[in-house]
Amino acid sequence: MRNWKTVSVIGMGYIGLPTCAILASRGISVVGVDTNQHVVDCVTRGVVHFVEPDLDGLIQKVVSSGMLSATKFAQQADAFIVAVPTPLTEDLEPDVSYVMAATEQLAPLLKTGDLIVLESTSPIGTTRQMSKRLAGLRPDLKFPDGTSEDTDVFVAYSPERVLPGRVLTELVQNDRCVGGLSKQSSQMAAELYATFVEGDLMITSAETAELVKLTENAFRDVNIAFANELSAICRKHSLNVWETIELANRHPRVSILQPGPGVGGHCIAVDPHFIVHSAPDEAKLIAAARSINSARPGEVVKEVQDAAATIADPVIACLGLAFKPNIDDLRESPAMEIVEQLADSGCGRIIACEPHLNSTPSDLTARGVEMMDALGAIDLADIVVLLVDHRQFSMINPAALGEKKVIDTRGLWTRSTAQLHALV
Ligand code: SAJ
Repeated sequence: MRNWKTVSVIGMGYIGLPTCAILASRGISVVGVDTNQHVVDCVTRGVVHFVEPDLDGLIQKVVSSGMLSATKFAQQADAFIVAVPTPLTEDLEPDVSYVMAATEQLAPLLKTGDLIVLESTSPIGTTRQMSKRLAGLRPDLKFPDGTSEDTDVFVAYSPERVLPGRVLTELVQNDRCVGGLSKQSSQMAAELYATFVEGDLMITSAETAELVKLTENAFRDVNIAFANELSAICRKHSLNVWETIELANRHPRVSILQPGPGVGGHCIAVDPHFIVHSAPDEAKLIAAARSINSARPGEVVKEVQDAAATIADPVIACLGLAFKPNIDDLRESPAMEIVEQLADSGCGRIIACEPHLNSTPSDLTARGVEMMDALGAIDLADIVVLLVDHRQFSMINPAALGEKKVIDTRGLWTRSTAQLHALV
């Protein structure tokens, strides 16, 4: 079992920073690297620059103990974990420029015996591309290319699958796959993760590990698209989609997810495009699911506009702006897209409510959208649009909705009416 003395994590974001904290809590000296000076300054002060339960306490502990330090520039280490963004370009193509920039930053620091693990969600082949780039930058060292075990440096891919809000727990408990570009690379990477992962460590190839991550999120996107298509079918037949799914899921081997106003976040809405880009002729269902889900915000906007057209000077209350319940993250949020489109269309007075925000997002201020508490917005509204099923909204008494027009995209108030038959 290798004794890891120092690990450097490149990218202190939603995944990189918790990974820094957990590695440092296992007695490994960790250097967190980020190009954003604000992030480096926050971590140096033991402060977390985003919301993640319990992370601030752990960061304070490992920074004050000296086990975690932060810097803008990478330093030598026994192992490097690359956890930088891999966004989509305007043309919906994978952008691995941050991965390649991190690769170039690491190259001059590498020495025999070092391990590099790419964690960023990446297109198939990115890890191999990274190793080739390193070989070009450091001809004095041998990097794995899948043809030989005789290498000086080890390179692997290991994706995370943690749920925001449960990151510290899931980083430790989740099973994890590890895909090396050589058997030794897989072994080395597995030994690194064995310092904190209590789940199973599954060894595979780098390309399989890259596709596993994309597969997990593409599967979820397809399942959500199925639910959204079912909601359209139920609207056509004036049936309750929430009841239909609840009863179908009573089948022991059926597990349909929930319809909604669209799919947000920087993962589920993004990762399927990596697969489609790699196999456009084969990834038909995955591409179709993406189209179904990305069309949902426009469908909700039209439904609201049609309702507003029947009311003089309509007031429209939009409940929820975050990309999913009980968080404050607005990234790729379909709710934000819907509120912005409604405001731009001039279909009425738009009042928004987001219990997890203390201020109005600038994009909404610019459009004259007012922010208000839920009951105040509902009281003034002719139309109530439920966009995010935050816990706070489930406490609203449906009586407050009175005779208002309700467009409930999450089924908070239009749940199943199926009755459990009391077996005599
Ligand atoms: N959504 C629905 N209906 C559902 C479930 C979700 O419309 O039944 C919507 C949500 O409202 C949200 C979007 O999909 O807008 C994404 O929600 P999510 O619950 O999938 O949350 P993420 O994106 O934070 O987490 C996912 C998780 N992936 C899987 O569950 C396969 C997480 O494990 C991943 O680590 C994460 O993506 C990621 O970072 O890849």
